[in-house]
Amino acid sequence: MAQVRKRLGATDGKIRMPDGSEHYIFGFVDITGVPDDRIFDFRGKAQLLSPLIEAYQGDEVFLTLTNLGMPGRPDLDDGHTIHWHGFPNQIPVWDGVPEASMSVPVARDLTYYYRPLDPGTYMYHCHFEPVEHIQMGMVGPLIVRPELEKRPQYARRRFAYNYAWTEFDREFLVFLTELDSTAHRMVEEAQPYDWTEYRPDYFLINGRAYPDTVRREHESELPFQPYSARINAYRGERVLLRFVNLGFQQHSVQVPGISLTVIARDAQVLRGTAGEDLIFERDTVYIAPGETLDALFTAPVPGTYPLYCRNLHRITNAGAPMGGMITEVVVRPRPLGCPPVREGENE
Ligand SMILES: [Cu+2]
Repeated sequence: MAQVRKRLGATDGKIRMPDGSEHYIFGFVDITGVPDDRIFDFRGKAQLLSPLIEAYQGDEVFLTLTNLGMPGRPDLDDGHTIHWHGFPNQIPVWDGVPEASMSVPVARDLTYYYRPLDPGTYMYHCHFEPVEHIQMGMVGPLIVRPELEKRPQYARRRFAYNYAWTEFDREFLVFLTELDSTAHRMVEEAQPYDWTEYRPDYFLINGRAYPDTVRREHESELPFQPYSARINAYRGERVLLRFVNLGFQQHSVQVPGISLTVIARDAQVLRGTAGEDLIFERDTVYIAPGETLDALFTAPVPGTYPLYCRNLHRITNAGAPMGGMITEVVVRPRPLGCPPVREGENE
């Protein structure tokens, strides 16, 4: 049985939007392997999204959370937790719901243990004062890979689930959140905020707003928003999109010109109670807060295809178009030497 060991620090930090505005966040930072006398160097360096966690089905996952405190709010001694959203039957002590077990106080560690048995797309978040801590940025992606990939006959091939038809060539995360800049400023300035007044003005994919969404890691000056949202493929490749919504609003995401085959929701392949096939095709998917959704498509004729939220208010940055929840699917011709496009694969 393989083991995955990771250590996350919980702290605060700053992110930047394309209009130059900066926003105070809470979040996690990867401190795996950092010596204990250096972990405090990571205070104030939270990132959005929080670090990607990956494991294989059947692995043992030891996830250590260290509460590094909030240098931007030294008065705040909040605890933090990690809640693996969608993990079936977790026992309370490692479920990260403080009302049911405990949270991690400042300067302390807790190692969470998981043995994931169901492959798929998940998310994790802090569950301490969750309305505030989730909105402030303590959210991250989590992928459990299927056991199928380990079978010798499928060596070096990639699958979303334990079915050969879930094979893909490339995978991308489309992680949706919103940001209410007034709330973030109130938290930074130690003022009370009424969360029923929640009114987000920035709309993010993978922690960034357009046009930062389409900039690659090495092209951007966003050290605390490391995840690009640009989707690249060669024509004819099978592409897996792992949608996650951990904002507080429902979103409808459209990719005109590309038909998405929705194969799974909440890490469950779409099957009826009698095993019937419930997979469907759309160019628009609706995704509610707390949901994940897996969709496959075959990269069509070369070009740039926008992927965006259909609510036009959400493709702005603080009301200024174009911005927010937009990214691009960039399809290129196959390079020389690649097998040709199979017949009937697209168009
Ligand atoms: Cu927290």
